Amino acid sequence: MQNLLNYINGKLAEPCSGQWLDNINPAEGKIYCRVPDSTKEDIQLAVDAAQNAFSSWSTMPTEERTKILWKLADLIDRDLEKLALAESIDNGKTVKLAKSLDIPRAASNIRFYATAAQHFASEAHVNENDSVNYTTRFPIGVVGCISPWNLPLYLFTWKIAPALAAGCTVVAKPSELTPMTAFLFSQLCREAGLPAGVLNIVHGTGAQTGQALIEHPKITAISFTGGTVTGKKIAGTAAPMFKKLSLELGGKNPNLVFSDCNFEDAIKNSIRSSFTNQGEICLCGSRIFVEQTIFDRFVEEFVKQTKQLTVGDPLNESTNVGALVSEAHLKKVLGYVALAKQEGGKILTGGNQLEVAGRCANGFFIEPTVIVGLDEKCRTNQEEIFGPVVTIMPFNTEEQAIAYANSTPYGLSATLWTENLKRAHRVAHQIKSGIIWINCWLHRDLRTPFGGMKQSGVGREGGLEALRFFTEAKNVCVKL
Ligand code: TXE
Repeated sequence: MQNLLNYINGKLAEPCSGQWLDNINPAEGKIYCRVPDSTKEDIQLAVDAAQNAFSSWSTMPTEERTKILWKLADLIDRDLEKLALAESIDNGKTVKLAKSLDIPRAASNIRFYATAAQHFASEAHVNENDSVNYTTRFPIGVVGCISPWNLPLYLFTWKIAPALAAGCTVVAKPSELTPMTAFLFSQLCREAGLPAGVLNIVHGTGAQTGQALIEHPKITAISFTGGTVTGKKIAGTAAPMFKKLSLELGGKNPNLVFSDCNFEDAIKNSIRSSFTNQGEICLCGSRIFVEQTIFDRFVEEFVKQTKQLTVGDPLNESTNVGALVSEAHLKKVLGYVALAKQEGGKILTGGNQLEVAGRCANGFFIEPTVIVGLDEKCRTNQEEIFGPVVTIMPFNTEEQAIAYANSTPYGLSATLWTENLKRAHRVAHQIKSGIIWINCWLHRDLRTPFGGMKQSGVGREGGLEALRFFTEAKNVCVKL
């Protein structure tokens, strides 16, 4: 059985404890490798290495850093097939999605920030005949990046790329459920010639390894993506230590379908936004609100197309929906289906664990599930399920649609389907979410701010926002 290794000070290393965690292939329900069960000691070694590397990395000409990062992105492209297969085996997602979304996006994240750093300029404020102010920015120091299991390499690189490009050195902790591609990535860092200590990857649980990382006094900033409950815990530890925090948390995103939409487009993309990556994307539109006049037609067509999705072996190129990430998560999602029934919901399709024949017989599969008959206030419609489960509800007026959209503690993203230009903007401006998609979904431009309002997070990633996060501003005033 393969033992994955930490990446500390440029070397691959066993955990100090000599202890390992089992890593399960969710499509087979079988242990297939082991992950370092790292402790405070490993974190200390990683922070020491990152501190030692900081002065040379942060003062290296930006162009030099760009070259190294660009090489890393090229190596991801070279290893696309291998990384996509590894991601699929580790997470349960379809290999088709890993090949078309996760791994190409990991390379784009690195390339984007490798070049963005070169366009990151100082601001100047000139007060004629009196003074000149210029605001320069310095890399903040050694930072912690904690990433989740749903888009493993994609979100791992989304954090470390701006940190490294800004001149910070990094201690990163990938999710213990999906450590494989971060491990493979550490090998690529060595090949690309990333100097020792600039990036350190320490594997292990959130409670032990993650907690040691966020508590470490030399970690100046923490970038975290994960659940809202964990985000609250991290803020509780980090805020009193005055660490800078970026939290990208959960969502319960509304998908509003108006009767003046392009119906085929709305259906096709609502199927995508409901079930892509088994619904395990913080941006999935899990609450679908449809204008009453087209409600029955929408539900009928949506259910028909949901039934056509192929669920099963993620390595099969024709599979649309793979396995959930873990048995615990499968139980959580099935628990929400049971809750929906208790709350009076009617399951129109799905709702059950799915038994797949052959090698995936013990995998964690669930049928894509469509529920109607619930109101917007019930728990099923208030709490993040994070699986292939959606509810569909009717609305009568635009005001009602907006009120329903805003009725949860979350505010990450929202999608609108309407051909009415004025309405599209009017509604977009009234929805309390950080990201609004009009007649599209998951249509990403890496320059745009990414993040949520309310309990969906604090701060924004993406574009220059992330470079600002990983740097400290210093204003210099010169009296003329
Ligand atoms: O994530 P956690 P979990 C949501 C989704 C899911 C729920 C719980 O609803 O069902 O969160 O998922 C690390 N100090 N999202 O429990 O715990 C952990 O090791 C430091 C939304 O699996 O948030 C992992 O690396 N780190 C989401 C990372 O945090 C800690 C993506 C995320 O794990 C820690 C994933 C601690 N005390 C789940 N405890 C999104 N926003 O996309 C855990 N971790």
